[in-house]
Amino acid sequence: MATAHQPPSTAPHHPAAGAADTAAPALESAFDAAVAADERIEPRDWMPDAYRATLVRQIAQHAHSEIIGMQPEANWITRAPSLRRKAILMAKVQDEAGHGLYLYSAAETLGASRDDLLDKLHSGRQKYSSIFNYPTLTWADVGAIGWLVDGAAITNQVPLCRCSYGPYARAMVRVCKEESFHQRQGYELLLALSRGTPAQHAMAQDAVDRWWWPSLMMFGPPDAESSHSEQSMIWKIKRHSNDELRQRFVDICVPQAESLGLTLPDPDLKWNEERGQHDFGAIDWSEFWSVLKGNGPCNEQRITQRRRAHEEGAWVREAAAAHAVKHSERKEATA
Ligand code: BYC
Repeated sequence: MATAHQPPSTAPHHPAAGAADTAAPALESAFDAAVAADERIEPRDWMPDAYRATLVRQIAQHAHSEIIGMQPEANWITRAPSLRRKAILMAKVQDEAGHGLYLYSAAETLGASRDDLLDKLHSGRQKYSSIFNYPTLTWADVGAIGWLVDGAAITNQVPLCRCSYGPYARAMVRVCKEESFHQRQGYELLLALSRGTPAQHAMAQDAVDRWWWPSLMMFGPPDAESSHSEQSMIWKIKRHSNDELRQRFVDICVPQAESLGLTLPDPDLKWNEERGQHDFGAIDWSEFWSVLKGNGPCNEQRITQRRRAHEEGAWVREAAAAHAVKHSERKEATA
């Protein structure tokens, strides 16, 4: 909610980096108090430069993940095994585009420019989620992505509905509702395969074997190596640490895998009575960091395809801009 921590009317509403930290300590105290009281920070409120920069970084990465994440699944739209499956998959992929749009809009409320963010994605200066650098080799991968990748996304994003920054938190409410439909469609798809022919069952198991570990990596590095978590939790951008959410996800998935009749590819996975949680095996963090450096199986393909889509969409952006000019001229003429 916009309250006492709003800037005086002479202050810039979207101060460029560097401008805001000269603000009087009173503004900083009002910001800290608002965060402590679980109030929402809104676009026109004063906020520290570093808070703004952290949000732009995270929201931009999130937006980029949504639009890059369309690629692995779109790969199967033309080969979906039935009209029903095709319609579901098309709806899901379109939802991801919508999520990208909400998130780019949320980043714009912080003063970021969409063109600049896309430029940073295309030139490798901003990241997208590691998970989308893995290939979708079979139809069962569509199910594994829905169950595991969207499942991990919900686990991570439900707490973001309580993020201290209003526009991001509100965008997450709708995103989470849609992600939960995505997760259910993946689960239902895998269940059908698991209960199908031996070949279909084997295809489902193979997909889960390949997507399990990369899904655990989605939550980010272990807490001890997470450079942003501590400050983001103080600011209530993040509400839980990477390891906490990863553990929550593992505990949710184990009974679901049993119901699916599929196994999770981790011999060390077992219930720990004392902790009331599952123990699980060591994650290969060297793979995670290597994917982040651009060496995953599909990094190059994903970014090449994204750049091409952007170039091919230039005429649409030009047409939309020309239409907007025409529209505003007409409005002025009739005013
Ligand atoms: N992949 O300090 P840390 C979806 C980076 S889309 C790549 O813990 P933070 C879907 C991190 O950026 C799901 N990079 O960072 C779409 C940082 O590097 P920089 C996307 C990662 O931000 C289509 C460094 O590692 N979800 O669900 O505190 C179809 C240190 O990490 C990753 C979101 O974006 C990663 N997995 O915490 C289907 C959720 N993890 O920036 C599904 C919003 C870490 O210093 N984001 N890094 O160069 C978040 O919640 C947080 O940003 C993270 C990381 C938990 C991901």
